[in-house]
Formats: sequence, C-alpha cells, structure tokens
Amino acid sequence: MCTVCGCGDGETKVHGHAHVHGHGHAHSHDLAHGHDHHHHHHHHYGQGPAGTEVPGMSQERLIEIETGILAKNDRYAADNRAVLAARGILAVNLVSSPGSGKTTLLCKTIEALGDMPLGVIEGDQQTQNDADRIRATGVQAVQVNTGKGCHLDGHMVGHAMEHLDLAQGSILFIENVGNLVCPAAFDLGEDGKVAILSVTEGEDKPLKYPDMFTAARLAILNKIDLAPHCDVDLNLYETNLRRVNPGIEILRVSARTGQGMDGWIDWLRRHLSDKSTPRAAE
Ligand SMILES: Nc1nc2c(ncn2[C@@H]2O[C@H](COP(=O)(O)OP(=O)(O)O)[C@@H](O)[C@H]2O)c(=O)[nH]1
Ligand SMILES: [Mg+2]
Repeated sequence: MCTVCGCGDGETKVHGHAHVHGHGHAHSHDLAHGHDHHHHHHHHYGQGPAGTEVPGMSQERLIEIETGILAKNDRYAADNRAVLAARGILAVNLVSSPGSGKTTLLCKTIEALGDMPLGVIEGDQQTQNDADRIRATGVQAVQVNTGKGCHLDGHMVGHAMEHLDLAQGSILFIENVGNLVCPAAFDLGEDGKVAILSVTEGEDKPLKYPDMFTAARLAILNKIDLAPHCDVDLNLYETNLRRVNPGIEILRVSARTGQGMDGWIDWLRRHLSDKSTPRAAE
C-alpha cells in the first residue's frame, strides 16, 4: 500500500529479469478487515492525523501502517545509499508529473555526458517504452513496472541496482513514476531528487504540490522553448518554487533545443565530484 495515497502496489516486475513482489500484500489483509467501520470522521479527505484515508481503517491504524512501511523503506534506502557511497556513484531521482520531459531530458543528458559510466532505472506502471528509449542511446537500463503502484520504493530500486553494472564513479539516474504526489515521500537512497516541471503545467503547480518541490533540491523548468507560445511567466514559476522551498536551485532548460543543458550537465559533474572526493579531515 502507498502510505501517501493509500493505493495498492500489487505485483512489481523488474524487466526482463527477476520478478519482485511488491509490498502491501500483508496490508491488503488489513484493508479488508479494518476496524472502526462505524467511526465517522467529519473532516476533509486527508486531514486526519495520518494525512490520508482508507475506508474502514482508523487514523491510528493508518499511522501505524505508514510508520511501518516508511521505516522499512528507509532501511532499504539506507542499504542502497551505502552501496552507492562505497562506489562513489551519484544517484539522481527524477520526479515529475507524466509528460514533463524526464525521458527526453535523460536521453539528451546521456548524449551530453559522452562516455561517462551511467545506468538508468526506469519506473512506470506499465510498458518498457522508456527503458527501450534509454537503451537506444547505448546506456544500460532496467525497467521497473509498478503495476498499480504509484511510486518507486527503496526495495524496488535495490533490486534494479543488482541488474545494472555500476562502475566506480558512475551516475545512476532513476526516473520515477510520473506523479507529483507519492514519490516525494519515498527515499530511494538517492543523493537528491530533481523535480522536472514543464512550462505548460502552470505556474501554480509548486503551490499545489508543495511536498514534491520541498523534497527536491533542484527544479528543472523544462520546455522553455514553448514559453513564448504558452502565455506563461517564467519568473512566477521561480517565485512559487522558492515560496515552497527557499533553498531550491532552479535551472531553465529545453531538452528539445538543448538550451540551458550546460547548467544541468555542470550540476551533475559538480555533484559527482563531491561524491567521489573523500572529504578532507577537519
Ligand atoms: N517542446 C518541447 N517538448 C519536449 C521537451 N522535453 C520533452 N518534450 C516532449 O514532451 C513529451 C513527453 O516527454 P517525455 O520525455 O516522454 O516525458 P516523461 O513522461 O516525463 O518521461 C514528448 O512529446 C517530448 O518530445 C522540451 O524541452 N520542449
Ligand atoms: Mg518517461
């Protein structure tokens, strides 16, 4: 079960290798036999202490389940982080709504990075389309299909990493399931979440989905080639991003034309070298 939206994860598949069974099977039992059926809550959806609602389940039970799932996720994420740190691998978790340009940006990024060792984990509910797009560039990719799941979690990413040959000093790109809500809550062991926001989505999206933009350390404002056609205010996008996350870095990019790509490539190289250079003793 997703602790954010309450949806079931079902079966997760890692293509074209081992099958990973999603978590939440044990919890679907809880769903079916929840208590407090006669407990009516008079508040708006998601405003209880658990931040979400599942029919037939008390807020107390939900918090218990959420805490358990997130604690378990954090253990997998910590394992992933340790593996990545030992090999000096920079892991970037790309999060956005569907269609903002994550895969397009990734393909252009791979091109720009030249022969740097890379790996990509692709998350989508269904299809291997994005992994195929990445493999067409010559870079190794593993597709994780989450089925009914709405986000990648630490466990799925750990399994996917086992199917990649990640050399010392590589960059691992994780393209999360297109969803501006749930992926914000799940640590994958990455160095940072990068939120892609395309200019066609509307300036108010950071205000409407603050958790995602708070969790991200960098926001890429993509498709700026379309800005002149869309009657959008790029400065207002930035103002709203900083309202929810004053420390967020922002880059204006067009994955289509390549405008602004230099700043993104510099950002990646800078963070990779921070990762692989052992900190000098104080
Ligand atoms: N005009 C324009 N289109 C873009 C840009 N980046 C991506 N697209 C288009 O947006 C659509 C969705 O892109 P995709 O990479 O599949 O998005 P994803 O769902 O976030 O992976 C495709 O038609 C892309 O060609 C961009 O910078 N400018
Ligand atoms: Mg994609």
